[in-house]
Amino acid sequence: MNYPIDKIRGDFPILSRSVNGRPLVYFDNGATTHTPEPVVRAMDEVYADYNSNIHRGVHTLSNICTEAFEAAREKVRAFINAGSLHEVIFTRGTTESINLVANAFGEAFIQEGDEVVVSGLEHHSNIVPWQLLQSRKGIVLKVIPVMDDGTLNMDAFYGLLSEKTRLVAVAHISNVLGTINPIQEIIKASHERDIPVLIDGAQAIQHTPVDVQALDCDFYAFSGHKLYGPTGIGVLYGKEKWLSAMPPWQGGGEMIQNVSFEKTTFNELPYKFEAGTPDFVGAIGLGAAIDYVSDIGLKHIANYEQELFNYAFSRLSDLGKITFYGTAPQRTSLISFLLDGIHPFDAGTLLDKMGIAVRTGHHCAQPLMKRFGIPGTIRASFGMYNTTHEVDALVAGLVKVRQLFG
Ligand code: C6P
Repeated sequence: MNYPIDKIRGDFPILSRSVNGRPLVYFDNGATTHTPEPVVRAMDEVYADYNSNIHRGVHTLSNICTEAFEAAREKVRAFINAGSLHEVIFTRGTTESINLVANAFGEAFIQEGDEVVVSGLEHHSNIVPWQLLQSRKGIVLKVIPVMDDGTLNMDAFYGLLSEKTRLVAVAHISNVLGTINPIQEIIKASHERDIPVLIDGAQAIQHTPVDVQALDCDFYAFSGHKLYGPTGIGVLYGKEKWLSAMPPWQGGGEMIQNVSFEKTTFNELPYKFEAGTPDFVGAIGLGAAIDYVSDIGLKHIANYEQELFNYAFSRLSDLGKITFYGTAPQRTSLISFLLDGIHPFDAGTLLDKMGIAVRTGHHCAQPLMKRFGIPGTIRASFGMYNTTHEVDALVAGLVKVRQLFG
């Protein structure tokens, strides 16, 4: 089957706009992806047809909305192959999902002097929540070193696991280097020592099929807005055995069974972790995004993106005087680089004048920048709708940048 690129691009109205008088070339999908019309329509329909708070009303609209919200949860469950709906918690995004684990799992299972292992390529979202736990509880944070090619030093990883390790928390795919981390190996090695594993899937969920049961991860976090869905909605998958043993994180409506001033009891999973009115419109939008991606087929998308990645890497290499950050054999979806002698911010600003959107800077991974001794990179990150023609526009843009600054 041919990849239906024209049909896909037609579904994303924003792709046909111009920026600074030039056709938009959007290579900032690692930051957020665009939203196809069926997803926008699904959310419009909520507001136009059945908007009502969920799980509360006996009235018709509330019931319709509740059913749509819970149907979205089932779509997420099937998409990641979670064993049960109890294991799918709606959050505001990856960041909130990881904070939930740091707070609730941290409260129940991590004590002073215990260790949490993260890696040196993590996004701040998978560093700072553990540092906050460190300052609350006096835990110890251990860091898996990153090799020059952007892979994790797995020998060092094995050495970091100890009797005090309570959790390993690593990214599935690096948002800076594109490295696909060997999470299966990490999970297996951790489980052999009875250590649970959290996977930050923010950069993976849109690029590769994820089966949480096959992976056997204990937690998996991702955001809707990087999966062609809306902002403000995300997911925490957690194994029921952990979630049921964890205390609630936030308190309020929805998460309770019974409240009195003497004693409050909590709702069953997953509601125990969904305090307050959830972003039900966002969840329904995320469900529509999952339908959209599943109709094309994530494997199909992954193959297309890998070809685009290979093409882009080869074209950028031909430019010469370019340094790539992240050259691991297993990598995908984005390319980070610097042009010799040109500050990434200058390059990004000039590319923007040509209608080309890339991200420049530290990409919320400052420890990784320090590791490579650089202030930031230029990052081109790909989505299912990008084309080789757009890669050519980027390369031509970089040639102009060099003419102006070189
Ligand atoms: N990275 C980027 O341009 P939120 O903001 O919660 O949706 O996702 C946070 C996050 C967590 N982990 C990884 C690996 C990520 O890449 C991100 C978001 C964006 O790289 C914005 S900084």
